[in-house]
Amino acid sequence: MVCVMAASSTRATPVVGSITNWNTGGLAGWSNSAPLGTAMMTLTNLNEGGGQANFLRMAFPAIPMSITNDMMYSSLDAYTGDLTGMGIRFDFRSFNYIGSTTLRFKALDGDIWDWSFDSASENLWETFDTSFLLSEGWDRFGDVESDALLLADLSTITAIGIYVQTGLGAMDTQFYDLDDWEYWETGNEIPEPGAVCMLCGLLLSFALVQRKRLRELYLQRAA
Ligand SMILES: [Ca+2]
Ligand SMILES: [Ca+2]
Repeated sequence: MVCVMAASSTRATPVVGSITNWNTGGLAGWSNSAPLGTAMMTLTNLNEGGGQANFLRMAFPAIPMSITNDMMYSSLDAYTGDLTGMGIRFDFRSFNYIGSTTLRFKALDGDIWDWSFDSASENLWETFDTSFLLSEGWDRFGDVESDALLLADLSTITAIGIYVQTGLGAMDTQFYDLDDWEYWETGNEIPEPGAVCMLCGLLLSFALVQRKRLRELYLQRAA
């Protein structure tokens, strides 16, 4: 199992709307292994050309006789915004082997929360997206869950990232790729002007039709 989390010596508050895209090289403060995985993989910034440009790659050595796991992650200070409306979006690719993959975070009290996601196939970039609500499928590692427990732990996130576990018999080096890591928040959306105009137009036409009908009804009765 490999977990990629972003870890850094300087912890940061997640900035809603900012995207970590690794396009300028380097690991952007991300690390692997501690505090959640076993130091199995190597993290690199890779550019293979094409639309995805640079991304974060974790490579697991071929270990045919045992399950391997690790995590790429970043460390975060508590997020002080409205966590009930917050989520994470990221691009992920299981390059040559599909392991068990979860979005994982660890809280100050040691609790670990997982949101499982699956690559549809090898060598396919996919966008995954979830909010921090229990109904999205968050699983508290080996313990009971509730939205209250989840929200409490969200306020003390110490590490957050991607955890990967590979299966038995992986004879080749296994690669997992991450890009465009973004925190988002609901409730801040401003309707696009076009959408607003369309809505106003619909309401206006509806009102005009109703007015015409009322007038016709009035004239019928008056006749
Ligand atoms: Ca990128
Ligand atoms: Ca807790």
